[in-house]
Amino acid sequence: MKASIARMFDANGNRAREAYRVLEDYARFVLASQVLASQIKADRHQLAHVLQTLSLADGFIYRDVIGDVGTGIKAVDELERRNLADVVTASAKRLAEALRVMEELAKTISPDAAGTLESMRYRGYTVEQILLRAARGQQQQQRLATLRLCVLLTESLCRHPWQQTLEAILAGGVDCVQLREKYLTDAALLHRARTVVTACRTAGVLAIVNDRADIAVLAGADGVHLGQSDLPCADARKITGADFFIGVSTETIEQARQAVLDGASYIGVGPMFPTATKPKLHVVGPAYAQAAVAEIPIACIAIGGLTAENIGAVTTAGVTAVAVCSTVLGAEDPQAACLKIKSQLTATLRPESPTGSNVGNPGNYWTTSAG
Ligand code: TZP
Ligand code: MG
Repeated sequence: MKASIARMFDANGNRAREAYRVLEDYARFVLASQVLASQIKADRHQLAHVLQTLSLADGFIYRDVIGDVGTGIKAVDELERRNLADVVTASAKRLAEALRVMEELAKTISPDAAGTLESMRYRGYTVEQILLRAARGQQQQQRLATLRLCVLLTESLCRHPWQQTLEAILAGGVDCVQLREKYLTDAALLHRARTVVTACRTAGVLAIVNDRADIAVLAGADGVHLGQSDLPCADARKITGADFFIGVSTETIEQARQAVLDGASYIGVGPMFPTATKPKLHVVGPAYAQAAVAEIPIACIAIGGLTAENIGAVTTAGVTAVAVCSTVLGAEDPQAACLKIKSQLTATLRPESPTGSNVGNPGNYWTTSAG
């Protein structure tokens, strides 16, 4: 083999190995995903094996760093990474490029080795996709882990005008407002959603729209909340994009598992207690919240019949966030009602909160969903 080809294999072998290492460490230390880390490690070893079959395991004997004319050439953005997701993207791209160069070179020596390098390159694309999906999921979970009180805003349940109620709940320290209006025209709902989003933005509070992914996106909301008979979560994602929060209502652990597999950001668990707001629902109680928090690796928000008085039952179950409607909207003083619930929450949260037992650790759940 010509020394120039051997030098190219050496340089690209190093590039690919380094990129594999970055991706592997990300899977291992940031995502704590054993499945992903093992897959990347296996590919790294396969690369060493391919180079060995090409008699290139000792490529460094052809190395000539001092004589290399490329070491001083730097692209403008080479030293800039905004976050770890950028690091993953850059490493995955470097991996694909290095594998492609070796694949082309190998075609002149061993078609078999070229075929193996090609399949490694394709696997790299999938690994990148899974890692980025998991990274986004983890960022979302970190944000959701700080969430305590979500108020569902429905005009017909407000004792005071809805605008005044919105101001009051924002002043009362609500962490998330979910606009839930079933009977507005699309135009009126979009207009209302825009008003709510603007107010929430100013207050640094999450704004979610119930039922309607299209309106949520158009209004610039942070997310959409879906029931079991609304748009399926995976389809809603095609409308919202990857960074949107998507919540899914669940009454059973099977629905909760499915929501994770479908790419939900959080699940609603309930109803915890009988509620006049949705009287027909079968009450699942804090026992279901406990089962969900223990198993489900995304945020679980308890809902249904919750008040400052009974909230201890769900925090004892491990829940760190609740969604309420009538107890706040129907209150004489919605601001005071929010403050009371928040202080009850803080007082009764389990010691390992704020992250809950599972939230933020994707384990291998997201690997399954993405793979
Ligand atoms: N989903 C399950 S229970 C419920 C929804 C929308 C109603 C929650 O309202 P309230 O008044 O806090 O019980
Ligand atoms: Mg719905």
